[in-house]
Amino acid sequence: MDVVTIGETMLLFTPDSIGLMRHANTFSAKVAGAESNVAIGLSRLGHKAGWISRVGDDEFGEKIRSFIRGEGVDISLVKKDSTAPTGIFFKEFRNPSDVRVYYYRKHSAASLMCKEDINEEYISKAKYLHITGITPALSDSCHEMVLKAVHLAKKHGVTVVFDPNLRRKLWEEERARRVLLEFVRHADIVLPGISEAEFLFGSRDPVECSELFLKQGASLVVMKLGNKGAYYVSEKVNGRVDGFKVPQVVDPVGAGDGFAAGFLSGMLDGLHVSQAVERGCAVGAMVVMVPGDVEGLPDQAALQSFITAAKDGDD
Ligand code: KDG
Repeated sequence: MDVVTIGETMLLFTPDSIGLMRHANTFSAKVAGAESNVAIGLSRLGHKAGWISRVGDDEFGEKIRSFIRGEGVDISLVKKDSTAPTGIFFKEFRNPSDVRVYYYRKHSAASLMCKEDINEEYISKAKYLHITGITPALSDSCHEMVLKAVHLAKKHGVTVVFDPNLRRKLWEEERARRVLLEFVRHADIVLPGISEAEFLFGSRDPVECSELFLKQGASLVVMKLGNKGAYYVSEKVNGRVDGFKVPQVVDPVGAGDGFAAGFLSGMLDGLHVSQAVERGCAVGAMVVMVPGDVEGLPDQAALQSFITAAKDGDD
């Protein structure tokens, strides 16, 4: 595998109408989960991605498994758990700039994941292990599992990439800060958003925050700045990449996962860090123009024509 990732994927229900969800009569069902979004993004761009998870032994679990397998992601380590259901969540568009999510995932099958779900050989053969701050928030056993995966990755020289992906609804503030910092310290590459940096370090200055992330031990930090692009810093290089202009943000959820997929794709293709970050920004921009977490994720041809058109437009 080029990239192995671990986390919960849910059935996402989106009202077919805009406004408060109490007025919604019909919903569309989609597949969404930060880590599988990244795996799908990588697979569409031509890389080999594996996703470790659990789903319920139910129809939603089957839909998730077949959808993600259909995207070319390896799901051989996705277990069906007959003791708990597949998690679901809802995405409410109150108005175009107020999008909210509501989880129904407590005690879901994925929250029962534990150390035994991790296979050393599978992790050892990956080039990157991608983890997010969502999975350790799901339960103590999920927290232990992600720690085990990280330790195995380090043992076998697999690069650990950590996206804090702070989800305030999933945990109490102090614990979130403590655990996210724990994973920041274990990571080789950290991909925080500017609000997550502020949550962890109390500053919205990308240069200052990136230095603080580096001090925790990461060798590369890429700070996502929304439509303003991204700032990256390592011991050797640093710089800023502009964001791509989009005519309209239709659905902002999943942009960070698109960024991670694009960035990792660039790293796997041997691009310079600045070009990998640019690829991340481009994929993130493409994701927000389409409703749903994964529907906007491009293949290589669509990505290249988006980048070329954006650059031609700048001339
Ligand atoms: O990054 C997008 C995801 O956050 C979302 O679609 C669902 O994985 C999810 C979560 O836990 O919030």
